[in-house]
Amino acid sequence: MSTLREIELRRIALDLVTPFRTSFGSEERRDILLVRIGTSDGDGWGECVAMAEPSYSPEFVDAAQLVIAEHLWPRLCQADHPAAASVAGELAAVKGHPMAKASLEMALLDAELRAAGQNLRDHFGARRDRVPSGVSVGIFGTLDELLAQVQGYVDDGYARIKLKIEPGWDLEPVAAVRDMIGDELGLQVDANTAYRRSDIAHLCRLDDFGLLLIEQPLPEDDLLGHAQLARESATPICLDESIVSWQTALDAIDLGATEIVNIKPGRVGGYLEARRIHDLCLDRGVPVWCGGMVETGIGRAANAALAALPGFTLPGDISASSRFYRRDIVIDPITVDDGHVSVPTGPGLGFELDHDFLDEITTSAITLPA
Ligand code: SMG
Ligand code: MG
Repeated sequence: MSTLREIELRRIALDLVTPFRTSFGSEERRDILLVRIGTSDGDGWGECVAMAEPSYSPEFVDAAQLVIAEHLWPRLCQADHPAAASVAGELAAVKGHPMAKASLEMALLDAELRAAGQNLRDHFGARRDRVPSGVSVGIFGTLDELLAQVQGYVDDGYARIKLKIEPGWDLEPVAAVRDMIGDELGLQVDANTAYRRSDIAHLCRLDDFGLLLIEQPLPEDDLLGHAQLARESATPICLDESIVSWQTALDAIDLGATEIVNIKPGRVGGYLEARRIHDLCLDRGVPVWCGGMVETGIGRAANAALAALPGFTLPGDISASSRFYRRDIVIDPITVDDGHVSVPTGPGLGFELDHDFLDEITTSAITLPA
């Protein structure tokens, strides 16, 4: 039985290759919290996907670091048998903060799997060696800029394109991109909650473009609004922000608010809850795909392993490392080949850290004992 020794909370700064604009803001540089947990059986790393500002969800990176240091880590240290599988239960008394909790579970999972010489995909019982790769494309000032960016990704071979939309940037860019890429390539849109129920008729006009899905058009708490839209729109509705747990996934499916589910481990409190949601959706015949939070090679490796499960029938936001970063913090960053990324086969979550580069971009690091 392994025991906890210490936790390191390390912040890194990574520039994006190009600003990433969504309906809730624009980002040029990421401020990322990495978590290393030292155990008697060795170390494991996790990545917290909370952004710098609380604009995708209520979490943000400074708060995540504080809640880990002052509330989550002390609770984990009091557990009789701290293990990845029991993290969610041990931390349930702390409300919310799924991304912070997920990073701890992730680090323990990595440590346990490395100690056992196993990788995450095999731990999940997933079989696929590679998974189809989709790319998420931000909002631009002009259609020309958007089209040039999308053409680059088409040339890179991505298996599908996702366009960020918002009121005033929807029908026209979607029409232009569909026209440029033709009818075959998968295309979908993501509004990050930017619309209201009064926009339902407008959103139904997206039916003209043969989209795979519309992702989270309405606010996260508006399940009935999404159910109404799902009835009126021919394009399937897919929830992202609204799905914060197995229970909300079940409720959203039963209400008819989501016909496809975006699974993001950070948003639901960890990879084990993400797996449970996958199992639920597989059982219900609801297709799922793996979302992205602009992760480094740590998170992307784990996402690829998750997406190797059989219910992930749509391409995920698991783009190449180079889509966002000039240099990654792992030795073998994820690349896209023939529209797919390889599922890592190394031990643990499957990545190997580039420690020199990691040290170079570290902005702060604190280590707390168990
Ligand atoms: O990681 O490839 C990625 C980005 C995918 O669009 C993406 N994520 O709502 O799905 C989403 C967004 C959340 C993060 S935007 C900064
Ligand atoms: Mg989304």
